[in-house]
Amino acid sequence: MTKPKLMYFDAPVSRGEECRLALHVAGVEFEDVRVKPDQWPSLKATTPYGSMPVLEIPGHPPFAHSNAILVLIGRKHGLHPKDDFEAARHEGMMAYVEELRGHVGPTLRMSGEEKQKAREALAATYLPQWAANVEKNLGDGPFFGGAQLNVVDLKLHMAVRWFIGGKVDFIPATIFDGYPKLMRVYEAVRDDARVKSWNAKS
Ligand SMILES: N[C@@H](CCC(=O)N[C@@H](CS)C(=O)NCC(=O)O)C(=O)O
Repeated sequence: MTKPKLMYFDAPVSRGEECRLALHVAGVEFEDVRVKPDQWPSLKATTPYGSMPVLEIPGHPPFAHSNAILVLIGRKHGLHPKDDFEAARHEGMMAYVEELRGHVGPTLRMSGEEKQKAREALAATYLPQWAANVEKNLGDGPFFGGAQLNVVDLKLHMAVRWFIGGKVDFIPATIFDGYPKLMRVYEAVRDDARVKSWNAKS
């Protein structure tokens, strides 16, 4: 094994895609292992925590959890603050994106009226509150930490992209329209040349 290997489902979404994006933005050549749904059941037990993404760096055992992966990539490649306190502030926001996923995730396994009710409740209460809290922590931008793109911005971008694509049933694609700083992070990442080049090839 000569280059890092990132393992995730074969879809440009969520925790795996933000790690692929981070590696690409960092300029790291990596083995992009795409796991098909029928391969996952037998692979699951071989991963550190029974979930993906998993990153393996030559000379080290594979490790998991999207935020740990992002922070390592960020530290090694100038995409995470060097200052300990600013780094902790970024990691707090990254944890807050995971909290969002923790709230919405269970609705992915629901159907019918149960799903509709749960999603409408998220759209009415949790999601606006989440976005308002993110907004409160954003400064002059365009990115979370100011002028420079960091891994936290990739994570925020992926979270916003999930909802504004209009494909999350019962959650309006306009859900984050009232949060201009959050939308500015989303757009600044979308417009980054490195992100554009990744999206163009995937
Ligand atoms: N805390 C973990 C959560 C990982 C996670 O739940 N990954 C999902 C995909 S986004 C997964 O592997 N699901 C399949 C399964 O749990 O069997 C992280 O941040 O990476």
